[in-house]
Amino acid sequence: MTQPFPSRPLPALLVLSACLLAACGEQTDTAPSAASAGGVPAMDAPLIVRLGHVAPLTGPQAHLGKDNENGARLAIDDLNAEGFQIGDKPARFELLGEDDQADPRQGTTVAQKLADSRVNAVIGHLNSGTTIPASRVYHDAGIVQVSPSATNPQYTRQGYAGAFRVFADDVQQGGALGAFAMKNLNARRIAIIDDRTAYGQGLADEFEKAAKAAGAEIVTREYTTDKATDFAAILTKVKSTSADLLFYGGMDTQAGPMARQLKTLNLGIPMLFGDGGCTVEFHKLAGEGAEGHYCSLPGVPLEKMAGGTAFRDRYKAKFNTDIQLYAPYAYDAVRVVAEAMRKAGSTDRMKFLPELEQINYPGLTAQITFDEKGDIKNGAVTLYQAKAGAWSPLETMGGDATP
Ligand code: ABU
Repeated sequence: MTQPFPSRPLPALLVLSACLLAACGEQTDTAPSAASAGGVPAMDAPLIVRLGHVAPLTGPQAHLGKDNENGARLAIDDLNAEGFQIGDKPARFELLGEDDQADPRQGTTVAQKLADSRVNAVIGHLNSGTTIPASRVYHDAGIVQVSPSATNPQYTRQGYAGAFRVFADDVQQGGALGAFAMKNLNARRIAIIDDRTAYGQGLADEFEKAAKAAGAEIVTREYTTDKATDFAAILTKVKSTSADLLFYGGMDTQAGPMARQLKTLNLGIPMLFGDGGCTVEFHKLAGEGAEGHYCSLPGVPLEKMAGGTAFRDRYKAKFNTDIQLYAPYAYDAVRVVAEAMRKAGSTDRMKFLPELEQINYPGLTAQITFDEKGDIKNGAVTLYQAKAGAWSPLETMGGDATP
């Protein structure tokens, strides 16, 4: 039976003591080889490291889920090709991909499945709305979880020792968006729509706080869902408020059609939204309505990352598609877990967790170190504008952690 992690904050020593007292076993396995007999692995057999990955692989957000999974898979393929060692053994990494359909209930179901199969760690989930309830399952099972895309601050504020995030959260992102709206867009009368998910509503709340603190008036706050595609009624209402900016809290699956309909209805105001809409797919969904709108994305532009353009080219060559959003962060999430295992010389969660807490790793996306909550220290946020079918970087805020 697995042991739950203690809650943060706990000194690493105490974590180890808890493990020793509970006689925790390693979640390890070794591959059978010709030299092994009677279930006893040979000394040269690779150490099998099983990493769960969870994201929506079906439904409207499947393109984003696949993007995360591709990033994790690229890291795993690299580790296996490099002959990565843990302790004195070569390690062989395996990916167990699960589909949570961006649905909180399905999220906890697949989390329990991964907990039951005793994976060594989990990369995921994609959505804050699935990541937060699933994190309770991983915490109770004593499984380390690194999210490459969930930005709701609550995820790392529950005191779960095994929960980590490799980019800025929505307190930072909402603050940056609020400051940008006032300072750069000179917005004074702002309409807000959100999709009522943990991510969309949470980011809209943080944006509203920051915009109000900077002196903006919120002229209306409207709601939709992460399944909606027709925004005519809600946009007509926004038009009647004479807003000078529309902020949207939600994903590209709604931000795209909303931008298209904004143009059709002739609102003539810019849209601003967060990372969930800041994708390649947004341009396809919005069509000509994409031009001129703004979004933010935790982290620095790919071109500014050490090895970012090489990663983009390798990704395209391997998967025959462009990076949508968070693939580089999924890549780094796998790499920091592997590095913590290498430093610990073990895949035992109780041994590599203290190494992960202390990690100082030159990742693809940033120099990765974590604060006491499990969030990256000094994460950056970059603002972009849609120009000629692509996102063009405008400015980066924060980010001492950039490589
Ligand atoms: N961060 C945007 C997409 C994922 C989420 O937080 O729900």
